[in-house]
Amino acid sequence: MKALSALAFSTAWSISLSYIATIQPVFAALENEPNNSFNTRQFLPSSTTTVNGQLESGDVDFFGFSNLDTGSLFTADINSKTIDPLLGLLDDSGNIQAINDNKSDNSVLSLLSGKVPASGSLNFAVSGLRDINLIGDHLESGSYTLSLNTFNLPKASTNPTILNGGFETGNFSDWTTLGETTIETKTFGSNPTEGNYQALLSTGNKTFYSSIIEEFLGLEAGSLDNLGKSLDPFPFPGGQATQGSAIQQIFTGKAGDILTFDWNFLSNEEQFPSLNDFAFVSISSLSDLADVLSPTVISSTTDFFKETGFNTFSFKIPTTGIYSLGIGVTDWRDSGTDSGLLIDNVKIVSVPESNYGLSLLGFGVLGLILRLKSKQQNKVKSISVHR
Ligand SMILES: [Ca+2]
Ligand SMILES: [Ca+2]
Ligand SMILES: [Ca+2]
Ligand SMILES: [Ca+2]
Repeated sequence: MKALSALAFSTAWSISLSYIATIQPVFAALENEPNNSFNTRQFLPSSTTTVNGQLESGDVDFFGFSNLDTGSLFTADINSKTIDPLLGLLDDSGNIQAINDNKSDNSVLSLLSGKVPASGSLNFAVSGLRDINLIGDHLESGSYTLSLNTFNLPKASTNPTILNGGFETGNFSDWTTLGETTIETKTFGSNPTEGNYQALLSTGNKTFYSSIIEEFLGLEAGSLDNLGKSLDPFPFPGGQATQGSAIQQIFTGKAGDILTFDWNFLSNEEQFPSLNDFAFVSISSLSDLADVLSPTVISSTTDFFKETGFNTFSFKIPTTGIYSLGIGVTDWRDSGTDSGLLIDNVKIVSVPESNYGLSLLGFGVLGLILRLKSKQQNKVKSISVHR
């Protein structure tokens, strides 16, 4: 027995050493049993960002990270080739704050995100699938890596105009992002509307609570809940926008210019009223782009089951000044089934001075038509609610 455990230790140590030598020199730690309860959790040295652990059937591994920057954002995720993990977040009294079993519709791995509390401590529990009470009710056995990443809430600087609006740099330069945001080509299954690249936002994987998305975009607290309630035929009291992703660009706009972009809302949700994920845009005010119940939702050739197809959003800059454009997608009521949003061809169309008066007149008429249309749609919506 002794020889065995010495061997096990030595093997683990050599794995750990090679890990230390090749990947993260200072910040990786090795799991230490027994750590099967909140009270016997393993306190990790300051600056630890990675823990290499081993889960056995019936086992739960509790960890405490400390000396983190209060108010900074974090993501914690588990990687494993052998187990189907579940990750729990606990407060400093051991109460479960959040559980994640599967981070997206395409992965059984786990990920939690949030904000570091005043104590500067985060407590996690690693367990196996479906063990939502963190009592070891699972049969998973194998090695895993728990990684913690902390960072400050991203802040946008002001661009002279919209830059990299078609994402043709192949990345998010000139944009600020929060959550699960990637650049896609046509191989995603939906062609970009401009050039070769487009942005994809998702409510799966590395997403953030709506309160954090609101803070990121400078929206009033609770505004995503309120928008979601206006789209939900059967709204519940209390907050229901759960988690999502968003991108932002702050730019100087000239009075009369038109901002436009193309978007395609994607979802795996059934058209089940209470799980009405939605996409939104904020510029001067917050409005929805589409939701699961949108009548245009059709089957999709992307990773998602359904999509609206590309539509164009348009906004006339009312007065010259600095504007914040925020575009995002959020889960509604739960975070179990993913939705996404493709974005491309974000641009400013300048209206020549001589045509300005004429175009104002034109947009006045267009605005009237749109308002009438939206009134009619609202009527239709309220009819379908009471059907
Ligand atoms: Ca354990
Ligand atoms: Ca899982
Ligand atoms: Ca593009
Ligand atoms: Ca959802």
